[in-house]
Amino acid sequence: MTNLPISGDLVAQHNAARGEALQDDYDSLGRKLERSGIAIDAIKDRVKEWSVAVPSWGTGRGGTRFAKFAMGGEPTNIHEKLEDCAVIQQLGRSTPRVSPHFPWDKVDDYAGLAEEAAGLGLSFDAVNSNTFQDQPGQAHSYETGSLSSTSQATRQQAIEHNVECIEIGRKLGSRALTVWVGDGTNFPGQQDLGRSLDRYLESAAQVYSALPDDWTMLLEHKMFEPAFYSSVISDWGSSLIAAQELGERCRCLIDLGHHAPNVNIEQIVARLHHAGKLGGFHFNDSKYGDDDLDSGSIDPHQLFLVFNELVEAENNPRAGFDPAYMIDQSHNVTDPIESMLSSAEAIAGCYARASLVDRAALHEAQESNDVMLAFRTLRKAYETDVGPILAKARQEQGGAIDWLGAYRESRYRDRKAQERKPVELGAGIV
Ligand SMILES: [Mn+2]
Repeated sequence: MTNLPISGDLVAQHNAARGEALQDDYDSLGRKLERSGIAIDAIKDRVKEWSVAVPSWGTGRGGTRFAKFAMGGEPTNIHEKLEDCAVIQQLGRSTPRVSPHFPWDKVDDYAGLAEEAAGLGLSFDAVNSNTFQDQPGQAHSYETGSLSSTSQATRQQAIEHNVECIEIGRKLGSRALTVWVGDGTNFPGQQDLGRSLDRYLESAAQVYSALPDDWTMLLEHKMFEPAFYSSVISDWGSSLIAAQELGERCRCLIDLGHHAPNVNIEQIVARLHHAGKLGGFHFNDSKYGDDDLDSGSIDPHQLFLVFNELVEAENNPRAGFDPAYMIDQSHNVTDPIESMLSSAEAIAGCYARASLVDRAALHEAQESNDVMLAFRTLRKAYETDVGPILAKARQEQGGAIDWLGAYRESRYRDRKAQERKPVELGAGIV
């Protein structure tokens, strides 16, 4: 039995006041789409089936290298984080899974934690290991690397941590391990660029060999930070090399913020799919670098183009195509629940728009080199306001038509500010 954090009556009353207007907008959009031969209900059903995981770490205020501004009512442990994730899922209905991070989310009883999540209407997605910072009491520092460290003992410690994450994930019902290492250098000559990759691959192979048969290992690349001269798994090329060397169940994860500026990310999606190595996504947005801004807040068109490739891939799947979709962003000045609801809506909206593309017309225009018609076919879908489809999908699943209004009306965060102990100031990036 589920025990949801927001009053069901509040959501029902909220929706009742907005139902008629939504139906009007939905019917109007339905008639418009019908003229193009699209059944609006079919798109709505696709949206209802689609989902994206939220990161446990995203429920707290993030920070920058300089500061973190704490907020009243922030979660202080995995139990409170799950409660916040349940609010996001209850109102938005597209985020039923939580991606945990270890050791941040460590508890003594993982079976109990899985049960607790189920009671909130949630389950667990990919587990994330952490060898990019030192933990209290840790025997060997990751200052000069983890899986690629020059120290055998440090590499072994990093391998064991990843294997432990797999063990925890099994108890939580996860089916994937996401590995991101901050390994790299700050000075030319600091480490040998070739040998550091060799060491990484040797260590990662040991993690891969501990993977259960039905699990996937996702490699996340990142161009820079914390290392500012070179990173061991810096780009999709390095990631692809590693995934191909490690084995069939190792795939690449694309974090939208982890590329050089102006890189054509949608083309990377197409390339990785071609290689059968498209494993998953971390959605966020960026302006200057890895800013970890809210998904779709800066460049919603890029997000749409990524989804255009994903819908193409969905129509022409390669073996094992089943990407893990996750949000991964840092909320510095907003309530993380509001940000993640906004992002989940932006992401689902791009999926809906990409589903509206007239694929037959697009392919025909591409084959006949009708450049403008091909472009306009995509643009027509992008310019469609899919808001009524998303709201209807939420309403039919018990979510809120206007999630922001319902959330604020619930005064959830104010209540939590009374109940929860304040988080400490001063921590930067979390
Ligand atoms: Mn990420």
